[in-house]
Amino acid sequence: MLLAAGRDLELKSPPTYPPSARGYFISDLHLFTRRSCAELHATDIWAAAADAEAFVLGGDIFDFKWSTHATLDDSLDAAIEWLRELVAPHPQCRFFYVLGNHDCLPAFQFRLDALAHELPNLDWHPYYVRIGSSLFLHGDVADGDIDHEMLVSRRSVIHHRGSKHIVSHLMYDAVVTVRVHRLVSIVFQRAPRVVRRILAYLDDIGHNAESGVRNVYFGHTHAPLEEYHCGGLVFHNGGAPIKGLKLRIVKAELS
Ligand SMILES: [Mn+2]
Repeated sequence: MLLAAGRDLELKSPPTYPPSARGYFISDLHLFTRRSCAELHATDIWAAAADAEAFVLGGDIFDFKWSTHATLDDSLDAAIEWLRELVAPHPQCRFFYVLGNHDCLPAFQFRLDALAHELPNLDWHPYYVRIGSSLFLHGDVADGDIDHEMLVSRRSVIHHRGSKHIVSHLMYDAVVTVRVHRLVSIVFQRAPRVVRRILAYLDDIGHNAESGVRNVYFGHTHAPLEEYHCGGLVFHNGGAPIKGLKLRIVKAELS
């Protein structure tokens, strides 16, 4: 996991944008899983990409843990192809891929890095990206009181453990079908606690209100959040396109 741990230092700085620039943020498509309805949003995502000057993909876009592809290589190939089809036809837009906890595996980082070298308008970031006064992150730091060092350590033990057995997929489907998933999102991902944890993380990495951050865009909880004010910052979460839940393509400030 040295790649992600040391990667921050080598990253290209995002460009600066004028206030009129159009940006978008999505996360948690969980593509390749049985529960994802992301394909229903494909047209809207492509339309946003055609309109945007910057587009942040905020992690768990692909779900390698619950992928229905037969092998990890098949999932990786499909992920790279999906990204190439989104990024290549929109050279006016810069894409920033921020890893989540379901797509942070080293094998994907290597493939993403190669794609970012191939496509000049694609950058990737293991933990977060700051563009102007906006901070974009996946949001798995909200799982507990997690500082950056703990996040690096948690992420480093996430490896591909083989595709899930069909029985696991069916059990997950059953859970999703009875909407337990939505209940879990609502009950256990209440905004104040999630936002408080993210605020503490932003203090830890030095991208807080004092540093000039105004808007924070995150995912992971699958619980939509629209302009939630806390600690001098405004928080945004676009939800997830999973059965019983909703995805919103979030407009993002870039300056
Ligand atoms: Mn996640």
